[in-house]
Amino acid sequence: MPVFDTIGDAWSSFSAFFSDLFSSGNETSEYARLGGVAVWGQPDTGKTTFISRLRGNTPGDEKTQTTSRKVYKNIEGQTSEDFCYRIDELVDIPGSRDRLNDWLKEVGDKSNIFYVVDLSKLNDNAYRSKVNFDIGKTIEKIEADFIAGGRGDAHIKKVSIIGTHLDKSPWAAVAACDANNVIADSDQMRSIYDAFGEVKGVIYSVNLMDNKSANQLIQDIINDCIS
Ligand SMILES: Nc1nc2c(ncn2[C@@H]2O[C@H](COP(=O)(O)OP(=O)(O)OP(=O)(O)O)[C@@H](O)[C@H]2O)c(=O)[nH]1
Ligand SMILES: [Mg+2]
Repeated sequence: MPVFDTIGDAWSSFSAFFSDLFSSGNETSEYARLGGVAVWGQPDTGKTTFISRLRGNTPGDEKTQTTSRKVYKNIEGQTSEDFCYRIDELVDIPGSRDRLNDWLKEVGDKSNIFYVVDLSKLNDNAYRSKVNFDIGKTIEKIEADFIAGGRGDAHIKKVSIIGTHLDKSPWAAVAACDANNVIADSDQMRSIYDAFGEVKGVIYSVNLMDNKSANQLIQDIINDCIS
């Protein structure tokens, strides 16, 4: 059984994650630096919506299918008046199977790996087996890169699962503060752990359409990154 963190103590060992304090005028803000971020998942799971939130935007109601690769650089996001973060590069890629190799390249290139899972589909066996396949390939890539070494990485990369559509999932009524733990403990999620091998994972859950929930997600990610 792999070690599976819930939020709070994750990310701390990411060598690429660091934070620094800087002063601007009379205000002191804390900048969390996330470096390169890789995001992928099956079609329609909320990848672009999550990326939009990371970019500091509020997503609209209209769904736009991602058909080509889009690169965003030097993203500066704000989670509160005195809490900011920076992402060096973030790439949005379509969720279709023919993009798997693009994704695996991102996994190799980026420090922080986010795999998006639609929590409302976790009871669908066909969907879950696609997720297991994707995660299996992702873990293989991380392990192969780690074994190949030569880059001086002190730690093997982790994989963060961003569980979206919390509002439409079986856990919609669970208190927000308990949701990540309850979901991490669920049979549906345990079936996904199997693909993780020795690689560490962390689970977040969110309703990306809700500002409060999305802000909490980003705050949690940033807090974990600097703790
Ligand atoms: N209710 C709810 N809807 C969501 C959530 N996250 C995303 N959506 C909606 O789900 C749909 C798919 O979101 P996208 O961000 O386009 O998904 P994607 O993974 O980028 O899709 P492709 O790029 O086409 O593969 C959109 O209509 C979003 O508004 C969520 O947490 N809750
Ligand atoms: Mg998209």
